[in-house]
Amino acid sequence: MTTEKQKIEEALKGYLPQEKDLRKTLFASMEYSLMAGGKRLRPQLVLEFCRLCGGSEEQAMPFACAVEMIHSYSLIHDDLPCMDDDDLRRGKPTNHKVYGEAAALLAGDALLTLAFETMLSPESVQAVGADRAAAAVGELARAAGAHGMVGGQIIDLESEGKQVPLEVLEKMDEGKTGALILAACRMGCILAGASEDQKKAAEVYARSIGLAFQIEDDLLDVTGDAALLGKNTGMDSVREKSTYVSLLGVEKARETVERLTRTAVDALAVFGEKAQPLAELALALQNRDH
Ligand code: GRG
Repeated sequence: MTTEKQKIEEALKGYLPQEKDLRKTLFASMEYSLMAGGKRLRPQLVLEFCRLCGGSEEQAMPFACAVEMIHSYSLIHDDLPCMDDDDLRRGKPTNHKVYGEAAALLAGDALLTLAFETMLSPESVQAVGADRAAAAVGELARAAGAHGMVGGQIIDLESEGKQVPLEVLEKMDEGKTGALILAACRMGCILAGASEDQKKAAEVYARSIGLAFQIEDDLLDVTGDAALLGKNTGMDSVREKSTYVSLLGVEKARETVERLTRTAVDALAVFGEKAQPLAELALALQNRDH
């Protein structure tokens, strides 16, 4: 594990409630999913963009962890029987399979709320200043809600069992997958007080890797190895979901991921050599197996 990922893991653990009291099932259920591994892509984006634009890791860490908490909540809820009804996530039984549906629902709710508590603690706000903290919180709130991730999820649920056009798929993925990735990059910029040019470049990078990430996800569902992915494959076709692969075919979908990754890497030119880790991240996502 890279040092950066390790630091994120440690920080996440530190924000979790630890009391062994009457609420221990809830706390254990939150920890089960938040600490279940995962690529930690979104927090890395917050940290990298903040650093690139002149801020520090310490300033960005609570905000980076907040994005991961929201991501983790969304996966818990997405796996519930009323949504995708999945049994396996990151190679382990899904949250509701271990703790039951009610606790899983509450663990998701509590992680969503903990994200805001974490960003708005006196120390987090003081480290970046109230104006930047408020702007970053607003960015994440919009991205997670009805106009972002939750909005994308309803389009997804209502599109099951139908062939939907590419525009609908794009709108769905812009919300479901793209919104949090875009927010993570923008938050890093906001926290560091980035210039307009830097913000624009971050946005092109974020939108490109966001879409490439989703198309890769669709590809892995068809061509991936369930053991490496830690979840069942072939589920999109079982659920009759339209995906980039079902609409474009494997070949065209792969070409699109490569084109988007090149666009993302090119957008980093404005940052110079220092952006190498972000270029490597985009390339690693293009070649990922999980
Ligand atoms: C239920 C409110 C609500 C939203 C659900 C994020 C989401 C919306 C659903 C999860 C299912 C899914 C396939 C979403 C697309 C985004 C995506 C590929 C998530 C998985 O993210 P990774 O690969 O996960 O970063 P790890 O395990 O690495 O953290």
